[in-house]
Amino acid sequence: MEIVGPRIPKEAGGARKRVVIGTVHGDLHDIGKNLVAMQLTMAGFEVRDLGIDVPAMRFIEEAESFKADIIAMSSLLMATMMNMAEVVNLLKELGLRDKYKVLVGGGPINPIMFGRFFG
Ligand code: B12
Repeated sequence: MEIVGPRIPKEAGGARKRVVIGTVHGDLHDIGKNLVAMQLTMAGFEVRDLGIDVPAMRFIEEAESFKADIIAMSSLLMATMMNMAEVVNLLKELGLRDKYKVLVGGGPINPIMFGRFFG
């Protein structure tokens, strides 16, 4: 990250939107998540990186305390991908689903999986 970071061009402006980002519970992969967090920062977003193995409720608590606009989640394992859907379901249960844009990414995410879990 120290090598790549300074080489990513900073885009002017940015919407000053706030993002919480993390790798979901059970998943320790963070290289892709770190790159996404860095690029969001370079593009002018305010980013709170929650790290790895983040429980579903913590995404929401941090989003609330950070006054985030976007919750971004990363998962590299088929086995942990469902934990992204748990966050979305919790948001619905708490009546907060419309408050946040939710971004998901990582190796197992494709249109079929997306439709099955988030559609
Ligand atoms: C590096 C790596 C590891 C490292 C992780 C180090 C780290 N600090 O991240 C270590 C060695 C720890 C590891 C462990 C394991 N791994 Co691993 N790992 C990989 C590997 C080789 C590369 C992943 C990577 O970093 N890619 C580079 C980054 C830049 O790409 P990326 O993560 O895909 O991210 C990009 C996009 O996906 C996207 N993106 C990612 N997140 C997000 C989020 C948002 C919001 C958005 C918009 C976009 C986005 O943008 C990123 C930039 O382009 C992959 C194989 C592969 N080729 O993907 C296996 C792989 C992911 N691992 C795998 C497995 C099975 C494991 C283990 C279970 C192995 C074991 N038996 O112990 C453990 C799991 C531990 C755990 N609980 O998480 C499997 C997963 C299979 C599956 N589909 O479920 C893979 C696919 C290997 C394989 N072919 O079997 N692993």
